[in-house]
Amino acid sequence: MIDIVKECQGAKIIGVTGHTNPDGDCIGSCMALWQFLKKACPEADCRVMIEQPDVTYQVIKGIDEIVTDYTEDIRYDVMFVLDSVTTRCGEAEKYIETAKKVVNIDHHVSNSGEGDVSFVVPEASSCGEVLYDLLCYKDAYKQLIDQDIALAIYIAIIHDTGVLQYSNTAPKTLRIVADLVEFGFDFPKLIDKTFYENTYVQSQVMGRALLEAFPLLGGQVMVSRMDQRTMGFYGAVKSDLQGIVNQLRIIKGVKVAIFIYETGTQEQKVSMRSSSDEVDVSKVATYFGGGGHVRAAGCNINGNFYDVLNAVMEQVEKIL
Ligand SMILES: [Mn+2]
Repeated sequence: MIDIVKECQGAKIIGVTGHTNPDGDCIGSCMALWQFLKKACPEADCRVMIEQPDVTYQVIKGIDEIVTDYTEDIRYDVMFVLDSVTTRCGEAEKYIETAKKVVNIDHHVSNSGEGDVSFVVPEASSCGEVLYDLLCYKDAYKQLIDQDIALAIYIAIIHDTGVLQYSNTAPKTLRIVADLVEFGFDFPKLIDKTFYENTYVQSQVMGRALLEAFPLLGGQVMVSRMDQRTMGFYGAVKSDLQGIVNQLRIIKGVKVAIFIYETGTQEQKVSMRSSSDEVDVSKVATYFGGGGHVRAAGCNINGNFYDVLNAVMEQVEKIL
């Protein structure tokens, strides 16, 4: 365990950041830690720097105060990097590089612990779960957890566990969630708004991706794709593609689901899901310089769709 507050002793300026294209876990964890640090270190200037989340996350307190201007040259006394390695943080990396101290808090098995101080718990469902433990390090810290902080951690946990459904949901995860819901926020509405609710565009691209899905290796692998032209046709952006790969995974007989979308000319993002702990898609992702977990992983590969699929399938065959 690490003592977050002690790590910030004497700090005048503290930053919190996470990975690019932040998901619910990253957003919730960063916002929760930032809110906590403002209370625990009132003498310090605390800032949170992540890509602006979409409007569904407005329910988290302080979402309007996220710093999105990276032009200022500041040397941070402490930079927290959450749910990520230090090299996946986009524009915030310039502050990580110059910070006097970097604290890395994560749960990705592919993260071996970076920065000056690190706390990586691969067994944890989410960065939110790891963070909650750290906030309970001392009773005095735990008492600083209020409804707003609890809500942000709750969002982090439900997003990385598929609303407490994926196999990474441990009894401990549920005990933490039990603590959190005691703060009395409207969790059914929260789940609907931040997790299940889809826009019309998202529903359309989901339909299109399912229509174009095709099986490989006798149906053990299900593949679908989306190119930039198709995304443009529907007016979809990359965040509209979330959930597609999970939908492919639940098709009967599928062991590995692969969704490939074009991020630029000859550039593809590969998202993978596995249906069991015996099939480790993070091995495939890591092979291509990406990362993730046993049952959910991703990477970026250059080339056209067919080249990328062939390369990926070569590795997928090895893990099946
Ligand atoms: Mn996460």
